Amino acid sequence: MEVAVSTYQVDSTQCENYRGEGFVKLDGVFSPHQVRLYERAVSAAIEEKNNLQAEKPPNSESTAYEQAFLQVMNIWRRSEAVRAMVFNETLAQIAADLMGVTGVRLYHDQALYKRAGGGSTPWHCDQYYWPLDGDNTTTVWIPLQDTSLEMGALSFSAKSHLVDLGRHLPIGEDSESIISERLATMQLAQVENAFKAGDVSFHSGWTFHSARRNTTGSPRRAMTIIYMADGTRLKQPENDNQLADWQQWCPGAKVGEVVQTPLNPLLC
Ligand SMILES: O=C(O)CCC(=O)C(=O)O
Repeated sequence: MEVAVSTYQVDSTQCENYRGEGFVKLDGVFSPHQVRLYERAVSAAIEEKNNLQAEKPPNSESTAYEQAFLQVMNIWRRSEAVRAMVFNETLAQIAADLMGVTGVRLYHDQALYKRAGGGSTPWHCDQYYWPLDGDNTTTVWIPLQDTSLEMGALSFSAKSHLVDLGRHLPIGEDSESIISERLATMQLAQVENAFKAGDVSFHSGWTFHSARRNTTGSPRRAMTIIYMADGTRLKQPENDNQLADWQQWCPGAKVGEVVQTPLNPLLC
């Protein structure tokens, strides 16, 4: 695959916005051409595992999670082209600059494809799932086409990383109802924007976010990469999902020690 190149650098205002609001949307990090290359690489890798054409649309018996998206993780280990995307130093440097740290490691990647007609992504924060100490974690959300709100562009609750609105809740019907009620009570601003191909967003592990259902006739394809500051330690898991994450994304890491297994390479 042609190597996609970007030299995007964040400025101090964007870093302040990220730290104050818990997320930042960055426009034009990649060219539409680069995004097309990425889309092909990610879709090809997913297609090998899941027959996207034969994917059954979610039905009323599916959970909110199943209705929200098709999720495929750590694709970098199966596809050279996706590995190049996940190891992209520009993205890793942006993650480090936003968090104000000198280096970042990979936690894992994941493709999140919301089918045409797919359900909404319930409100949640990601770090509920991660057995990681500290706050220096961030996810880049990379839509792989122009993405309207109707298609399921990611939406954020501004400043929600600073308050516990339901950090103990896994993604699902309960997280949606409990967190949306608390967000309304606290009157935190909900920020929703369409993304052009090439725009990306970064959100902190504690930022609450969601996406609308995909009411268009096309799938919403997105790739994400989760970064943690180099030096992040494993904490004693606090729920079964964190225990499962430990085994899957950093097997062999020890509680209280820095997470640096072969699955967690230094990216910058
Ligand atoms: O793509 C989505 O709808 C959800 C994304 C998400 O929850 C995440 O990137 O942490």
